[in-house]
Amino acid sequence: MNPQPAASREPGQTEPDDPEPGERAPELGWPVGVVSERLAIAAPTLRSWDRRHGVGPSLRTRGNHRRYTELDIRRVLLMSRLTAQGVPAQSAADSVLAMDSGAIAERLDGGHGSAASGEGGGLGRVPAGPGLSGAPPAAGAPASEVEGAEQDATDLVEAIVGAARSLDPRTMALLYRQVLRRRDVGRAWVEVFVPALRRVGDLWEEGRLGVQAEHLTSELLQSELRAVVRANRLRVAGVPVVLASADDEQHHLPLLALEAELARHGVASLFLGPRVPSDALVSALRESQPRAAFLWASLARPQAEPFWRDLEVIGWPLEVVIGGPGWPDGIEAPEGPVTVTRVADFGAAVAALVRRPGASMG
Ligand code: B12
Repeated sequence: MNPQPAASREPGQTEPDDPEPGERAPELGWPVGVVSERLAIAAPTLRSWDRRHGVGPSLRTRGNHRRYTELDIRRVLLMSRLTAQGVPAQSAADSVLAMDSGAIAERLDGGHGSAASGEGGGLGRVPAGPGLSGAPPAAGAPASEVEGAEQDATDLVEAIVGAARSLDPRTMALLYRQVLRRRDVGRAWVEVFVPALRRVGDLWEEGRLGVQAEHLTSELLQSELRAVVRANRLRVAGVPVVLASADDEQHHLPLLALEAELARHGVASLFLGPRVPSDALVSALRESQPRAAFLWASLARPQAEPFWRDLEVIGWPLEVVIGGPGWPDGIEAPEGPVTVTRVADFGAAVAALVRRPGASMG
């Protein structure tokens, strides 16, 4: 073990399990913050695995602070891999607790050529296996690393679908958080959440998955995306862009993903959510006077609907950005200063809305 386990912490970075000021730096093992940072597992998750499932540190300081040994860390790493593969947390905990150090090393080693099983593998050498390697590959990264990231996304999609099948909210929330910890919202949405939602939708259509699984998948994703919005609240400024789903359109997850990504860019949103009646949307636009609005439709909409003509009451250059497979081609833009732009993907929507950061027309 590295002789100075806590050395990689940033100066002044503290959290509840750190030694109290004046307490001697531990020689016992690793504090939870360091384990969290190196394994990219949130400290509250580590504490919760300890409290609820008994997968945690074998040691405590005199002040009752957690200290992880190398074996404890390998157990946690294996627990994290198993849950990422869709194994419910309690079952994963039962398995890892039943294994001795040899069995754990064998499982961690399996096919990944890891340092985790090697003698003296310090924390810095704990390998990033499937489900643990989410950091985006650097430009020019070796092919094997890029493949690893792709494999990681595929595994995560499978694991999310597995959690949906078994209606397992804990595993699903853990997976969502894991994805969002290692990717920004845009990449998380495009690489993992959209493929998972499409799979869930296809399975539902084929009658292989109940609608309850679809509800669980989307409800939990909403709450995780909202957490990103909350975390960026202090960053946003300016007159908000309006985000809404079309009249009678219940699907609105893409709006939440957009709100979260826009918040990261400092762009405020007026989030109106699903099924926004057309007349209410026109009123909201007139009241808030945004420079841009984004409208989502998953379900097919009519070629001509009164909404587009209703926009003629708007007297400033509003850009209406539309996205989703429900919008027909060739929508006739209203007379006047309003423009209608169709975007095909998430990135194009973000670019259009960030370009127009919602400055008031006054
Ligand atoms: C979650 C979900 C629900 C949830 C919605 C929860 C919520 N808060 O949004 C619930 C369970 C409530 C639901 C209800 C229904 N659903 Co639903 N649902 C889905 C599911 C699984 C994901 C929806 C989603 O968020 N899609 C976002 C992405 C994944 O959509 P996408 O179309 O694949 O995106 C493409 C592009 O648009 C682009 N893209 C992706 N993201 C973004 C983001 C932006 C900003 C942009 C611009 C582009 C973009 O990339 C993708 C392809 O390249 C889809 C499956 C699916 N494929 O979408 C079904 C799906 C949309 N639902 C479907 C249906 C039929 C329904 C119901 C009518 C079922 C019913 N009989 O009650 C109702 C709708 C009622 C209503 N009035 O709206 C069908 C629609 C088929 C159709 N075209 O008509 C789908 C496609 C399932 C299927 N395979 O059949 N649903």
